Amino acid sequence: MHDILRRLGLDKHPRVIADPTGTETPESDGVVVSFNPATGRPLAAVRLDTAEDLDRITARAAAAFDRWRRVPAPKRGEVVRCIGNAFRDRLEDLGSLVALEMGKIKAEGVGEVQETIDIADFAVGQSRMLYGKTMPSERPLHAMKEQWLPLGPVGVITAFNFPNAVWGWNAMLAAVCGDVCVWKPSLLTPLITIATNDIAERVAREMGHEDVFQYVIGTDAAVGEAMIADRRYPMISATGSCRMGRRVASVVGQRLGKCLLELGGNNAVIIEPDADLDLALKSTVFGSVGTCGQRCTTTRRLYLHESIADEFVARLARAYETVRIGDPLSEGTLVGPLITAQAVEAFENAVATAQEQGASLITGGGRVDPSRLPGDLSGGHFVTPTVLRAPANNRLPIAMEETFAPILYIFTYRTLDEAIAMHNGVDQGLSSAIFTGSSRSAERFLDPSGAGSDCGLAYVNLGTSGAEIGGAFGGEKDTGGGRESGSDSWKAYMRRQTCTTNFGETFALAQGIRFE
Ligand code: UN1
Repeated sequence: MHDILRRLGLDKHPRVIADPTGTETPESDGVVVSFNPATGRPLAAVRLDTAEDLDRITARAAAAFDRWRRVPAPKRGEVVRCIGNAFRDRLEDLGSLVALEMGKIKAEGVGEVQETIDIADFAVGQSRMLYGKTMPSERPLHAMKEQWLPLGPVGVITAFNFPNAVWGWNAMLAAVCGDVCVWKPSLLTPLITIATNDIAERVAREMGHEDVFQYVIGTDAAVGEAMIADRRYPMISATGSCRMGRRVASVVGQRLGKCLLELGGNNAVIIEPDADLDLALKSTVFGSVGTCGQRCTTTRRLYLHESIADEFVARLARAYETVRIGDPLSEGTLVGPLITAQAVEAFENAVATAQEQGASLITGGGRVDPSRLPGDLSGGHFVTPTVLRAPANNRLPIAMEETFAPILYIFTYRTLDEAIAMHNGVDQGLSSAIFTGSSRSAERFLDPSGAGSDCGLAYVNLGTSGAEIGGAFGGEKDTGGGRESGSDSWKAYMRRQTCTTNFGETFALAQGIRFE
């Protein structure tokens, strides 16, 4: 078993089967095999939960919620503070595990766990600031206020690409709000789930609070569907594809539950002729090749002003060719593998389709032969980061879709209005960016009328990925409309109650209605 797994105690974990006898099917006989995407070889297997297991877990969550909500919020914050510190102690190991099981480079794996630590710190402060408002009553001797109350067990569904932090954003805030979490992770990253959740659960348990953090590892058919249909979860927070989000929204909507959806992105950068092109280049390369193009915030489309387009494309191609691809755990690697062989196929299909639709291949476009990479990465899912230039009429239907791979489509424009229209002309609305030296162009992009970027995240002179936790994170249109992480996203994990008290002795109706 890999050292990193051992360091995190996964070799002795009752759910983990240390040496899976190499079946290539990801789910069979009640287990899921976790593969290292850099080698294609199994890391370990994990016993799957069934619908009955989920039912038992949900019952425990409901009981835990009834206890946890009575713990004063700042005391809940104290538990979250200790959890954040426990993650601090395991930052290096957990970050390495993210790199090992998910395939992002170690610096990004560690950065991801840092996001969980940051949101834990944020949540500690928030635990003393679950503010409601008071408002003047229109009636004499009446008082009005609103208060925020715990909501219940929250079902947290996460994707493979941020296998630690997205849970962190949800779980740390939900916990200070008085909710308990049941986490249903991607079956591609069960080991990170177990390691992460165990750290939080152990800290909370040792402080006297059992079952605040639980997980269920199972298929969508067996446990995902049952979870979203279960009324014991007043809220489902789901991160993943638009297809998955539609299913969650329809099932949860049917029972009039709440959803927090963070779905696909198709993020673009506009580069104006007056931009600092060195800055734009570095940001665009990180945004498009970072995490091997597997962030929901990855830069997928680039709109270049016609006067700088050719020069910028040439510089971009040179930069792409120097990006070191390889083992995510090796120093100096900038791009690791895609998550699975299917992801490589989706990448190849998108590249082929783009070319059929008239795009020209600027750089990349294929698999990397792992035998040419240092180390034994023979079964790894490596591809070359790819730039494709749309035909002169800018018509490229494939660019309207999110392919979870490092593919950047380039378009050219004449006026900023035209660029913004093309920028907004996709179904998704997560992240967006403009590079410009002019405050007029920047403000046009951020137009408070809403006529600028239509995304939930809009950046000026920085790339589309790499959000800080302090802001609300999420997007519009098919991205689902949810907001996680900072600002007032905590409100999604609570229910609002408007409270009115008559402290006088007279019967008074609002709107001046007399009823005597
Ligand atoms: C995701 O890809 O689901 O802004 C989240 C970013 C990260 C979060 C990405 N902080 O790129």
